[in-house]
Amino acid sequence: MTLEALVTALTCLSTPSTTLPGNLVTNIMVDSTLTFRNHTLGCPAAVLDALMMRVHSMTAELQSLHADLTEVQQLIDEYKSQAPRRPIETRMQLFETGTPSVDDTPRNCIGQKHGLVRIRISPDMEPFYVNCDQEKHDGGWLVIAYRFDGSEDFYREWDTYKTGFGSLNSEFFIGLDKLYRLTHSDTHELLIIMRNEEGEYFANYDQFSIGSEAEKYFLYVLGSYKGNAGNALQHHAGKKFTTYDQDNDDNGQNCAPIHMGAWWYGRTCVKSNLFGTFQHRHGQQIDYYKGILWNHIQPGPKGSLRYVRMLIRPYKRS
Ligand SMILES: [Ca+2]
Repeated sequence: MTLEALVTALTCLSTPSTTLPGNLVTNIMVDSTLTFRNHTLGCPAAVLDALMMRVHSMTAELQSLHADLTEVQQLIDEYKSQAPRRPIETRMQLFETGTPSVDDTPRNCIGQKHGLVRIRISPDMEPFYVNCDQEKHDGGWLVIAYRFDGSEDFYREWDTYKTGFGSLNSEFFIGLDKLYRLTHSDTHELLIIMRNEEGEYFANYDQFSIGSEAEKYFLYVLGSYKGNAGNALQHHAGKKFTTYDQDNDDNGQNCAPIHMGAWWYGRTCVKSNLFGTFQHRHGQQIDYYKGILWNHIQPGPKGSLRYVRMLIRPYKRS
């Protein structure tokens, strides 16, 4: 409908009834299809029909806008409900300005700064933040787990271990999904640094990778050991990951609640239990192999390590 026709129609309809030959209200009829009919007044029927078409058109537009707004509101509600549970790096990305190009995003921690670094494993994957360590054992390490003050509860369910938990600036676990993708993007080595009351120890394996979720993230490869902590992880090679709500170990019971942790438990459960209970959470000496354990240096049944840092980096053959 043209503007001129619309003005004509509005002028016609706004003319006081006393000036019209008859009553406008009674002489403009509305039929079942809401189409005006003009019989005797000065408002041409074609103009009124066009006006009604315009009204129908605007009504349809408003209904469409309303549907759009409803959809937007649903998205906002969904975001609000999910925001607190979003992974660490997703929340951090919200405060990022600009998007680094694919080529500028490193694939790992080698050659990067010490601390938080945004990496992208491959061009078809979303980037995410990791904690890089350039100080331990010649640097280039990506921290996959860190425990030092007991602030984070590691007795968690399967889905939480799958996605990861904690803060990259404090205690955390990177998550089994990311660990799977990282260790399958390249050959990686594993470094574990541990402390108890007596001192600091390390265990280094020159190859390390885990399976996919369909494979229950089993400890797929564990290469040659070197270090001063003892080869306790060897007992767990080839074992599936188990949590208190998903028993994938070969033990007749579920090792996770027995040892208050989650791990690649074996038939006899533990030679190491690095995701066990942090000492101070019990307020007294932990007993019954529920602490953070590593055979040789903290074998249990009492006690717990007080520091664990697990790191990976692409393996460089010398
Ligand atoms: Ca079992």
